[in-house]
Amino acid sequence: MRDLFEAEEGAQMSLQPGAVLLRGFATVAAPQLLGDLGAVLAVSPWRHLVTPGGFRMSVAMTNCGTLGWLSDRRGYRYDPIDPDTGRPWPALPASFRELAATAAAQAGFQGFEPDACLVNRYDPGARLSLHQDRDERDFRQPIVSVSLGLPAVFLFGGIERAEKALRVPLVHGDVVVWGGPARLSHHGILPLKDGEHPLTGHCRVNLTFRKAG
Ligand code: MD3
Ligand code: FE
Repeated sequence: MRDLFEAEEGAQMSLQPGAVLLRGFATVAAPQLLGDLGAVLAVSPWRHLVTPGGFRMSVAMTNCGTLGWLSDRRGYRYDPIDPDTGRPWPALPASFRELAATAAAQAGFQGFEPDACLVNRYDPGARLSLHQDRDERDFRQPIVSVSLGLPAVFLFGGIERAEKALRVPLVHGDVVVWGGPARLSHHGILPLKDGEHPLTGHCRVNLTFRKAG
């Protein structure tokens, strides 16, 4: 049987009940997505957030949509205002909305209308330690994530933090839809290996779409 590590472009694979990997789903849209990201960054530039414990995150972040995810000494939350500009986050570009909705529908979630897109940039060495996403209001809503640029190793564990995590390579154009039983699974990204990608250079960009409010 062909496994996750050799899934070809266009393949649809279940990682775990509720988690669907759409290999290469965003490959064609990628140049448009990255172009539209440039306009988002002109309004709300990259920044390194601080955890409630006071550590600077190695991943650089920004947001678009009516709500943006934030971390600071006060905790984690969604906020309609970018604290760095004092202005609302830039709107979700049409290309972002359409990609998120078509991917969700492909995975069985019709009518997904995200209000938040967290954009993560991983430079070589940047990582995201094992965590759960639980700052959203309704866990029945799926999360759609889009990988662009350099490849990364995604860690996918269980509801309990101690469960052994599966390692899944994610490459440029991959889209994963997380819903149902997988929605509260622990997950993370191993330190990014250096490399060069024609569309992003020395980094990986991840778009994470949510209905947060
Ligand atoms: C599994 N981002 O922003 S996306 C995050 O690649 C985050 O930047 C990673 O984890 C990244 O919170 C992983 C994949 C992802 C996103 C949300 C999930 C996987 C998930 C929520 C539940 C289970
Ligand atoms: Fe997460």
